[in-house]
Amino acid sequence: MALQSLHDGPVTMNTATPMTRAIKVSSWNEWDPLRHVIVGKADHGQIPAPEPALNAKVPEESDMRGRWGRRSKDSIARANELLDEFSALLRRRGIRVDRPDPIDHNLAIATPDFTVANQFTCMAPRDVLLTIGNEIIEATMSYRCRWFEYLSYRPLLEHYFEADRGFRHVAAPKPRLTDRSYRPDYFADRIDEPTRLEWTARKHFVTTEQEILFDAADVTRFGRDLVVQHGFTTNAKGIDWLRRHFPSHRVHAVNFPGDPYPIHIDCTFVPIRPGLILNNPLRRLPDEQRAFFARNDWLILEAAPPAHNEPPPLCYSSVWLSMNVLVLDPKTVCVEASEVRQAEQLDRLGLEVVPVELRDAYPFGGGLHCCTADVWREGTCEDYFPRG
Ligand code: ABU
Repeated sequence: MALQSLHDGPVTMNTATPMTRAIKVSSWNEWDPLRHVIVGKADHGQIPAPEPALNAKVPEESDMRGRWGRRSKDSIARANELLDEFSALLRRRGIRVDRPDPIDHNLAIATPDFTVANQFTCMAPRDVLLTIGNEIIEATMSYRCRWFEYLSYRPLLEHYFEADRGFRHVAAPKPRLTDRSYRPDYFADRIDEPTRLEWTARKHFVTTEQEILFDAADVTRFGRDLVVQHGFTTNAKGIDWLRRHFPSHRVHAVNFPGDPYPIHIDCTFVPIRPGLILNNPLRRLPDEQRAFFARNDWLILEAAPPAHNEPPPLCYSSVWLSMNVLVLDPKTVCVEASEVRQAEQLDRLGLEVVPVELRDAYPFGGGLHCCTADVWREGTCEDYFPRG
């Protein structure tokens, strides 16, 4: 039996969750006007204990190597202050914001197949929840420490199920995450960068094809087209599951040689509005995968360089959280306040840039896109790639 279930008390609805207003779950892309969103929380934030997929992602030079356990009270309070302020900013713009009910991520968990000494956080709902049309899918996840993360969002999803008769609540098949789901050569203490780059270029990722695996943040939504990163957190079987689950969509598997730690597409390939995508210049979409966008007149621009040379302390994400922006509508985008180069680039492209301070919350799971999950964006499912 999983230890987590022994500790689960009765679920209470977050007081920030409005219970009475009508709910509509619907979102088809990353840019239509945002009306309702979930913003994560940093409560009980952890540095996860070592485990295969996580070891593969934590950079060799990171201050997180060899450390795990509870994050400091001060850092949790500061991250929550920033997440609360971001929520208030969105609300002032007329966007409805819901917040999760954090489980105790400090608890060890055990399933019949694995144990881990602690968990993660619920700062990054984008990693777990994939909204496509009127459906929210709880992703399988690929880190053991994130196996139970969906529980923090269950009260919200249960509420949406009650309030919106059109809402489809789906849980993708829970993976077993035995050692067979990970490649043993990635278990090494240190792997040099040339080796990592050679491995990722030939799609030799830490996750195997033992079972269906995907994180929701590996999917970026373009109406009828879903672009999915094949990497550490999503395998080919995960992409196949999405393809079978959405038979009316075109599901495109992409990969980005040049990324030694390929997890989550939202620091790599970021659509801003119809016809415009930012691509991380160090993680260039290969030419053969660009052709599809070019023949449909989509411009792929190199993202501006990050303002920082290093991520903040105890952060497992890269400096490219600079391009982890949240688009509020095709003319308005939230950019982390210190990421001045990214802000300038988007300003030059004609967008209203809304600066949002979040850097001190990055260590808890990521940036402005990571810490949100769409519930409702206006608009319908459109074909933005009529030339196939
Ligand atoms: N969750 C996004 C992390 C991607 C990156 O570290 O670049």
